[in-house]
Amino acid sequence: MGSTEDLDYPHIIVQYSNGFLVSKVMFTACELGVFDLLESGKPLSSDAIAAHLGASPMGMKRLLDACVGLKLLAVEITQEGALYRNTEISNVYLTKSSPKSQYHIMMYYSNTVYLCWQYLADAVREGRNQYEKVFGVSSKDPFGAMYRSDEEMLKFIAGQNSVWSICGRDVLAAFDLSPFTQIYDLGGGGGALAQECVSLYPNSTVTIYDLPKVVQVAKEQFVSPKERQITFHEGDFFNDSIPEAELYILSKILHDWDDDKCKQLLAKVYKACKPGGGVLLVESLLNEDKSGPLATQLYSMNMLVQTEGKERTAAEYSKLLEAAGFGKIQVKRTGKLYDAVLGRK
Ligand code: ASE
Repeated sequence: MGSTEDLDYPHIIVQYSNGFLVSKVMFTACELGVFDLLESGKPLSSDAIAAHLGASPMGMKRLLDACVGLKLLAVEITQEGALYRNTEISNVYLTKSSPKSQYHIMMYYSNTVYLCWQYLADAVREGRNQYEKVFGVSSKDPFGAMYRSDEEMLKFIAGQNSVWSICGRDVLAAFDLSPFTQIYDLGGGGGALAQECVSLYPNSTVTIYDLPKVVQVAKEQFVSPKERQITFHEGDFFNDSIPEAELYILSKILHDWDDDKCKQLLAKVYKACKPGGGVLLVESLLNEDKSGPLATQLYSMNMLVQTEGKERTAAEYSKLLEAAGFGKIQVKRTGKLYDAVLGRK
């Protein structure tokens, strides 16, 4: 009794320890362009891939074999030697040009999020984000820090956009939003969710409300001017006014902020909202006892290192909505990464 000898060899501990090595192999193959090169379907040798991508033959061979271990590549032994090709999963999710590409969020994880997690222990000790240590910028204003350069802002916007290509439809279809035709997406960024929204609800118009420099990038690089159902509004939703509308979408906004800021923002949204209108929260919901889902627990750790916020339970979001005056609150778990909570005025 009390001995550890009965425990199975702790595969789970090894697997968890290797987790960050796994991520970094996938990120690196993305970053170097391996999956894009193999997208055409023609299998290539390691030396050919290395030559195309300007990498060392020895380093590339090891990276490719690790990707085979992860089932992100398949290998076939021929007379000319080993030939590598993409698997279905890497073709769909890891190539830059696929409609469901997660390339940009991978690059954000690999080059920004990854650096913040270096200081996770400090973040836990201090209870705040680690921008000062990591990037030498003030941690007081998380979005000032996250948008510390145009390049960083672009990486974040592109990264967030890629998530909606796989989860957007589910969160917008969780409730019948067709009665709402005049919609504001507060902090709508690059507009991928707005685009899903107008395609799912052809009678709606969606206004992307975001900081002026974000709106500028969204107009220039993400939303086509031909997209007649999407318009823009430049502003800071904490300091500037919020125009009247029937529905406000706050997608991954409240998780960036503490309860006080959430209440401030929701009160402002309630005031602006037309009677009979509503607010749709799109967030990854924790179980009521916070026992999971694991992905959401991990995202909450990420909110600690990167923002002022946290992931919350459905009851916590409902309380915030009620405090602002919203009622008839409905919660829909999608079974995917992001869920939906609807409140009505
Ligand atoms: C935010 C979302 C994210 C703020 C910072 C962020 C994401 C990464 N960094 O609103 C996307 C969600 N992923 C994780 C790991 O939280």
